[in-house]
Amino acid sequence: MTDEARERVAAIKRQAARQAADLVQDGMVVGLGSGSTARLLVEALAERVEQGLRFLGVPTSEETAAQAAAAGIPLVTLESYPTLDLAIDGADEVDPELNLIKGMGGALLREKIVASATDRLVIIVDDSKLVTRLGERGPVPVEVVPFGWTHTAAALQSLGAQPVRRTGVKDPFITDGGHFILDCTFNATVDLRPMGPLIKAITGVVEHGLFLRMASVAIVGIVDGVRTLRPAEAH
Ligand code: A5P
Repeated sequence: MTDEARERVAAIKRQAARQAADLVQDGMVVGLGSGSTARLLVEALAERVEQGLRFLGVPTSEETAAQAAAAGIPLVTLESYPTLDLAIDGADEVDPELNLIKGMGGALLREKIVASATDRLVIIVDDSKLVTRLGERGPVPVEVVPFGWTHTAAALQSLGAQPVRRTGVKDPFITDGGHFILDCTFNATVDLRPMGPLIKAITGVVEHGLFLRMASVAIVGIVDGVRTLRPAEAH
């Protein structure tokens, strides 16, 4: 991607992030997602905090925690605040029912725990993330314990996945929870929606990146603004 194209996508994501930031009101406790779009959200919230907004954030990764703390956003934990008013996060894929694939940034476990602590999960994406079928754009990230991970990978293979252990700046990539990520590609004909419980049932799997029926709304950045989608209206 050229610098110009990258800036165009960032501008589109920023529109969605700003719209979502406007949902936060004084006194709320808000889950703060991870990834490049969530980063723009934290920037937008930091601007609102400078203008006087008072809210508490629950970060979904060490990276978001560091960014939010540096921006003056007070952070709390789910231990102290088990129910959130709202959580706002990015996604890698969004289907017409607002089922999601998440985890390309590696924060899916904390993201799913935080998403489970609210009945108002707001997703912020650019329109390239909209798909008709989950798995269209990429693999399903699966977080696994390092011990015996090849055994866990073999069990995922028996479900039809082709698991690849994620690498990164450090090889292997290690999540905030100290786990590996196996990026699992499935055959294009496989309906991924019933796969969640099967993946979760494998010993060694900690969590997977299928977020099914969890999102209540998606704010989708487009070239000249945003579209707000609710389940079954995504296309
Ligand atoms: C982080 O683990 C992910 O779930 C992100 O929310 C997702 O990958 C979207 O990231 P971008 O906003 O960077 O595309």
